[in-house]
Amino acid sequence: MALEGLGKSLRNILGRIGSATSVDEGLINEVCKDLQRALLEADVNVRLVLDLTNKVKERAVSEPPPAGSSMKDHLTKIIYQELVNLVDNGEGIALKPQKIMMVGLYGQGKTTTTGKLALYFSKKGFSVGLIGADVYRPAALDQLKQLGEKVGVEVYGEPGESDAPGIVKRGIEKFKDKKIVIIDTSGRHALEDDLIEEVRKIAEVAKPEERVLVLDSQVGQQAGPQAEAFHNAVGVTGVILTKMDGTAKGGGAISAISKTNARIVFLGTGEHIRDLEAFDASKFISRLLGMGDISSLIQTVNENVDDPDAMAKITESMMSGKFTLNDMYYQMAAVGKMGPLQKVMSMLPGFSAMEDKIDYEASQKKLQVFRVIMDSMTKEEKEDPSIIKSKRIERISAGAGVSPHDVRELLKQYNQTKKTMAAVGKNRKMRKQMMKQLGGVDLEALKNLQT
Ligand SMILES: Nc1nc2c(ncn2[C@@H]2O[C@H](COP(=O)(O)OP(=O)(O)OP(=O)(O)O)[C@@H](O)[C@H]2O)c(=O)[nH]1
Ligand SMILES: [Mg+2]
Repeated sequence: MALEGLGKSLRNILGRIGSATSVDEGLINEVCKDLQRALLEADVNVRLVLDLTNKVKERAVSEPPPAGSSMKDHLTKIIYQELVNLVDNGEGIALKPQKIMMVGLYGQGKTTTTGKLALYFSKKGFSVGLIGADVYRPAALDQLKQLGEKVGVEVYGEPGESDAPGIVKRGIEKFKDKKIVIIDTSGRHALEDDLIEEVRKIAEVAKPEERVLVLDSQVGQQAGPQAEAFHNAVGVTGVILTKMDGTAKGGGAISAISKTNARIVFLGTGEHIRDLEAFDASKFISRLLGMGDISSLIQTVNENVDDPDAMAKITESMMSGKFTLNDMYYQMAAVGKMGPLQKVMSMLPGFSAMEDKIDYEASQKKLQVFRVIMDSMTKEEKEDPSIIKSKRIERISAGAGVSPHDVRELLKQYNQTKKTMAAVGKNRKMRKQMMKQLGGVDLEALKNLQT
């Protein structure tokens, strides 16, 4: 299965519900079959898969949709909720004195995350000691020491020593007064017996309360076997998914927790030691399903757009069925101001699939061309671009000094965006979330601002 296959197939399933003419038992059965296939392919435990689809079927048949909600929305919501239940496997790491051991393959983010956890627990008022038990990579101890220095916590290591369990034993002795001791271990490119044997021995010596598997969110189907191997060796209690700031959505984590019965405790969201987020099951599934994260989008807009009118226009037009070329222009201009366009776009429902194709500079250039083209349009054309046929395209392109192709491209982009916006408008939950975020804004007054 391709990278991020699970997220993609789940998004396809929701798409299928969306485009079905009606929801009947046939569709429910088919959707459940697709769900089973997607989850089994992602290596999710058979029993969990059957539990989930049985619940979806049962609820879809027995629970009537809430008043005002369509059967399609209802079925989508049930699937969403059951997926949230699937990953909602317990509380985060307890705030109590304990030893935490990090395991995982090469480059997954163990050492970085060790530093992040050190900062997290220090901030909560715990004394923290770090033990560098990666005897495999020569620079590993220096990397950990640098992190320790940044956070202001002590690091124990023995340069040149190759007996990792021995280092851990002496480190624990040295840190016997620390409330939190975190052990960083080595990784390998692939699962190897000596690595597994090493972490098993370290766990035997350290008896850590938490054995945390660190998993890169890009790891797809391989997450299952990796988790299983580490689980058999040390009994994985928690999973930390790293690099969630990239384009991957972390579907592999579902396989990992299915193999270990552990819960996801944190997400790594960047290279900096502050970039650690407590795991939130609903947010995670929304992202995996490509439902976008409207509330964080609105927050980003609020924090970054210095032109409140533009912000108001975007939101207003997203909510109403009406979406003009002016709206699109303001939307693009405002989004452009928000810095890493990619990050923002990935929060927009419908855009998550195309996020790696977005070229920030190119879209800024395109925006300039669009502005010139729009200046050659009449007010009527901007409000209802559907009236623009080939005669008008010729006139507009000549007026703007661009090719008819450029005008067509603008219209194409407009039609696509309009479709996405209409979908947002129809989604009650997203609308509600937006209304909540917008609290005090007077939508009627905003309408009058529209040119
Ligand atoms: N963008 C991003 N990068 C991360 C994150 N976590 C770790 N990294 C980067 O991933 C790379 C590998 O991280 P390490 O912490 O060295 O990984 P490791 O598991 O300790 O690797 P080994 O010790 O070689 O097995 C580094 O460049 C980190 O900066 C994250 O959440 N987001
Ligand atoms: Mg490391």
